[in-house]
Amino acid sequence: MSEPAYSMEAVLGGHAKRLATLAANSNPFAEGVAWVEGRLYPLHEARIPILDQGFLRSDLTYDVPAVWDGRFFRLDDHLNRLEQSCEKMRLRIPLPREQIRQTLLEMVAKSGIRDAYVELIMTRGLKFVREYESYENNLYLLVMPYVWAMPPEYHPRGGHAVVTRTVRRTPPGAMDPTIKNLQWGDFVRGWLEAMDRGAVYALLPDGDGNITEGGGYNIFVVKDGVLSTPSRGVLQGVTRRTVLEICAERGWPTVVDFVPVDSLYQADEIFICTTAGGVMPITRLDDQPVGGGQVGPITREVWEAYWKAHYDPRYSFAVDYG
Ligand code: PDG
Repeated sequence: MSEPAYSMEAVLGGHAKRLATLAANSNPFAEGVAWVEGRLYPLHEARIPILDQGFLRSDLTYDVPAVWDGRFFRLDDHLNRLEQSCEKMRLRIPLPREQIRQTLLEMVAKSGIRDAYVELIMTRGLKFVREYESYENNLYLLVMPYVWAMPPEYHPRGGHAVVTRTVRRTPPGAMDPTIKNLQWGDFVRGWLEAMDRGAVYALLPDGDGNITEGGGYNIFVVKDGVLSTPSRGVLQGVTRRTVLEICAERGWPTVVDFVPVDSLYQADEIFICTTAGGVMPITRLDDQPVGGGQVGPITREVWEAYWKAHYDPRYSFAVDYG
């Protein structure tokens, strides 16, 4: 049974309190800080060089870890994924890993932000891909207040999603989705369709009858106590992995395989998950209630366990704010 300390009310209440404290913090990095070309800037003053191929061609990869209540969550898992993405894109990270870690810790500490969204972006740099062997790639680091793909006030009742009809997920043969990338045209068009249909969240099919993911989140479907999530056509999310581990600890069966779009309409519960928002219940799909139309018991227990894990030393460590 979940402990009350990690109920939605307690977790979101703690976050709101920390935000209020941050709002009273007048240091120039309290709204965010960026590391660009070796220098720190207040987030809203940071600029990138216009010729950066990351901007011109989306020739980049990136990753997003988070800090929760002053503790970095699964930082090394995110750095591992970033390194793998860089290898696949033949991007060379210009700093040793330890220096990146130290810089991130310094940025978080200087900002004073307790719940942070942290982004590492590796771009091709100023020269086109053909010159990749002789040219230096650019690293950008950002720290800002925690970003919610679903605003916290929606978590208790859940969000409204659609399975998109006008757009499918870019197929893995075009852009490998396990390389975290910002070629978000499919997701953006999915959101436009979702808005047109009175929803917020777009769940993209693969064009072959299976669901994949959405703009910044993986998908879980719950039926008769079994949790299923797509194996293919998706980013291998760190949150998805945490959810799978939470299920394994409880002995709950999980399936990582093709997930037919049809199965979403038979689901007892659906949730989406990301580092930018955690576990986010979906209670309406294509304007019909999912299950009973309320946040289901499995989603709620995973939600609570996910935030509880942020205090587990196997997953997280405290930032020294000095
Ligand atoms: N799928 C995609 C396409 C993603 O971009 C993300 C995370 C995920 C799945 C979930 O992965 P993880 O659990 O490791 O976070 N993208 C974050 C959140 C985006 C947002 O704002 O919703 C990001 O790009 O910042």
